[in-house]
Amino acid sequence: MKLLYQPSSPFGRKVMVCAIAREIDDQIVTVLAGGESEPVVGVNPLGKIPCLVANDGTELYDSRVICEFLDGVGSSIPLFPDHGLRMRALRLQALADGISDAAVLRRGEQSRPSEPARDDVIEKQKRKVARSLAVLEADVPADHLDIGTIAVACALGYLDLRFADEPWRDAHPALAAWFAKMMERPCLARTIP
Ligand SMILES: N[C@@H](CCC(=O)N[C@@H](CS)C(=O)NCC(=O)O)C(=O)O
Repeated sequence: MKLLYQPSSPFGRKVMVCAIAREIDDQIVTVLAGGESEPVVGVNPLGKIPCLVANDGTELYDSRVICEFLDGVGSSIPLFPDHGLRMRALRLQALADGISDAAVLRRGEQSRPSEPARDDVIEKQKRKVARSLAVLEADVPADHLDIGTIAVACALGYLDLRFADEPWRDAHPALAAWFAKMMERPCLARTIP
């Protein structure tokens, strides 16, 4: 399998964390590629990473789709739980991916000259992240590894990477403790961007 991605992308990292956790990372060849690069748009018309080309040539994109595909490869414990716990894990993934989306968008906007419309977009993304962190602090995820908890860890890791000057831990001590424990897991420790 070939994975087009960037290790700094929270979505690309999520895919690699899933692959390592399921012990199938040795089946993946990683190719560093930017969002709008020719190999990426050849697979994903949206021009976004990560993209995966499976061994039978199937082209997949969006980390959610890729992670679910990888859950069917190999035989380790699934990261997408069945039945009752499934919706909780998927909702947590949606919340975490939303944090990552907002943070990625904000970073893109901040890299351009300030103007009122752009500042509004940045403030809106900040509010999305702030509300989401408050929800996670009030209802800290479980300690186990599933697609939801992996996505949250990747989103928090991205905040640390790109917004290190805006520490979130002091205002979210329970979430910070959870994150520190999660980061001891090899799949997360090995993928720190
Ligand atoms: N929902 C997508 C989001 C992917 C995404 O936003 N990727 C970013 C990098 S972190 C990207 O490729 N951006 C390039 C662009 O939008 O042009 C997923 O889960 O894979």
